Amino acid sequence: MNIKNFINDKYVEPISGDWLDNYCPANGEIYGKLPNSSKDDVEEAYKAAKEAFPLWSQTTLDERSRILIRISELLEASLDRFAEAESKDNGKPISLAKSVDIPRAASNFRFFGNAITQFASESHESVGQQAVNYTLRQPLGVVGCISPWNLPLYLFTWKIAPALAAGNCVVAKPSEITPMTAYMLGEICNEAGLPKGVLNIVHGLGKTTGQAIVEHPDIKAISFTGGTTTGAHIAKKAAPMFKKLSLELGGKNPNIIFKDCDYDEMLHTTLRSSFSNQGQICLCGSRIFVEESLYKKFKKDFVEKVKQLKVGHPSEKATDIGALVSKQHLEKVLSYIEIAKKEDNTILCGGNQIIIEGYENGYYMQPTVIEVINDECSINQEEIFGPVVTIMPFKTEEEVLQMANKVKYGLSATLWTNDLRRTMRMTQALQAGIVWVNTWMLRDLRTPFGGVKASGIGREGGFEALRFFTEPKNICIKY
Ligand code: TXE
Repeated sequence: MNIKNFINDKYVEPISGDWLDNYCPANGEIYGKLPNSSKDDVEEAYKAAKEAFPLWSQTTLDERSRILIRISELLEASLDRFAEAESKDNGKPISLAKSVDIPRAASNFRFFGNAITQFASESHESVGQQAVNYTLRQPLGVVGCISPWNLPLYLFTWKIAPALAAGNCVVAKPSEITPMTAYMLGEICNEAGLPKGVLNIVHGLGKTTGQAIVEHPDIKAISFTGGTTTGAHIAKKAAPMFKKLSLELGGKNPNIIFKDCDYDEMLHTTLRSSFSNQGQICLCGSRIFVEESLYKKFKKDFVEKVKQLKVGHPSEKATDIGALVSKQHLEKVLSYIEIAKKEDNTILCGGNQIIIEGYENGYYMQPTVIEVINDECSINQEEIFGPVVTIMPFKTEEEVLQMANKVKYGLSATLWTNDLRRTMRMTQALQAGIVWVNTWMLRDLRTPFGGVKASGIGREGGFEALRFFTEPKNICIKY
């Protein structure tokens, strides 16, 4: 089936007639095509958005909120259809798409539909100067949203919903590797009564379509989630145009385990934080550090549990680990196993591609645990973004803190301990945008989300996102 661009509330083909293949990771087959949109398609999308802006930016908050919440309801009503499409396009287990991806996409619209009605601006009485200052929060105009393949609709809507709520019109591009659910969203937006041109979705490669959005002189802001190298490239292109940027990039997150933790809870959650979504989540805790006195027991129990994880076709209920997103990505992840071996690390389990009967061309891989001897080795420093974690012991709090922080990334960190003083010391010292204590990926959409160092700039979530998608203008009136 052919995916089309969604411009001015219509599904349209790319002007150039240039198409890409869409692969199913579970069996390696091509099951459709998508546009590789050019500058001209992006221009059409921009024009539609520009035309829609005066009306949408003046739509009452009540009305905007109502439409966004309606989109959320329609997504919920189409849960099965969207989850099946997401699982097929991405390779993730259907159970995950049903319980996490699509519900969260619906929540994004509901949350920002509500949040915009609570978003207040400031006023300051300049006492003694007979003046009052107040700050308007005006939408930016046409903004660009570019999202990755790992949580396709979840992250696509995480950007679009606040942008629309704040009164902007949007030109958005999902990943070319997972375009399906973004394509399906257009229909839902029409049904919810989103006026034409307010949201425009263009498909295509990063270096053609994505770049055309970034380089468009009148697209005022770019909200991007993806790889760190791409983020740096976008920042370079956008800087001379003074575009607003929100960049959520890679992670190489530490999972720090102290002996005084709740062991069973930690073990269960660590399994999730290591291998959910085939390890393809920027928040996965891919570097596991365990207090020396607990290390032997943890290593035995963890490896035993990892070996029990079922790698299988994404549509099967029992599947814990589905297919990796693409052949190219599988090859990249497997290349890190070779690096690990060369650097004298020990593969405790996994490490190989899996061929599944009936789906021989699918991109499956064993969940892998690697014991490292040196925290500075490549597999402990570079983002692998697959079902691969490293483990190593530590002796002291100071030592583990130093190792945890000694990477170029700083997205999230997880800490397992029941010692309050240690919790306070460590949470303050960890270089990360998000720290979880005795849990992982517990999300409250009101909280700021984003990273430090090479994990990006800016924060999404809650009012932070609404601030990003608006320009403050201060007005000072002397009376
Ligand atoms: O991401 P890209 P890729 C990490 C992960 C992964 C690596 C590369 O380590 O292995 O990045 O993945 C669009 N101008 N993450 O290559 O290329 C692209 O079309 C404008 C972490 O798939 O960054 C897609 O829509 N746009 C991550 C989006 O950017 C461009 C999630 C992301 O693609 C562009 C995914 C350009 N020049 C990968 N080039 C996370 N933080 O969760 C590409 N794009």
